[in-house]
Amino acid sequence: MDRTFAIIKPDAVAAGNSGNILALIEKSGFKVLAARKQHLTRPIAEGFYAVHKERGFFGELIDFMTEGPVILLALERENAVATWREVMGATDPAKAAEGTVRKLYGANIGRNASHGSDSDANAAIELAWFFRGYELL
Ligand code: FUP
Repeated sequence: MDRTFAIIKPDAVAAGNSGNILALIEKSGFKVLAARKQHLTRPIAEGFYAVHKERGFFGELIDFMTEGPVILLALERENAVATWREVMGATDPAKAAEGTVRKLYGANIGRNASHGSDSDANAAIELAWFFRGYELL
């Protein structure tokens, strides 16, 4: 079994779409190992997205990710990283396939409803940023 890390972003939580997204996650065969609603502070969001800190969109990304609560998720299934990225769809909702989270609930490339780790190594780093080992038993 593999794990990935997911976020239901502030836009989707505020719009009342977290239940639908969780349903899609479970329908896609994931077990939710841990879930927590949290309003991210700037230092927590900046640390999480540190790889993007030189990018032009960094400030906007941090403003968005801290504008309201998110839902942090530890997900488990076979091939978890690739499967969750497939269920989320392309980063830009306009390019995302029908039925994907970002197509259904994202507005644009910045406000795109969900996050998913892009590799097993990053999944482990991101899970450790938000969850303690005993929360993922
Ligand atoms: P993804 O792995 O699909 O989440 O995409 P990236 O790691 O490339 O980007 C991370 C986040 O940065 C996106 F979810 C939204 C934001 N972003 C922008 O706001 N503008 C861009 O041009 C690219 C990414």
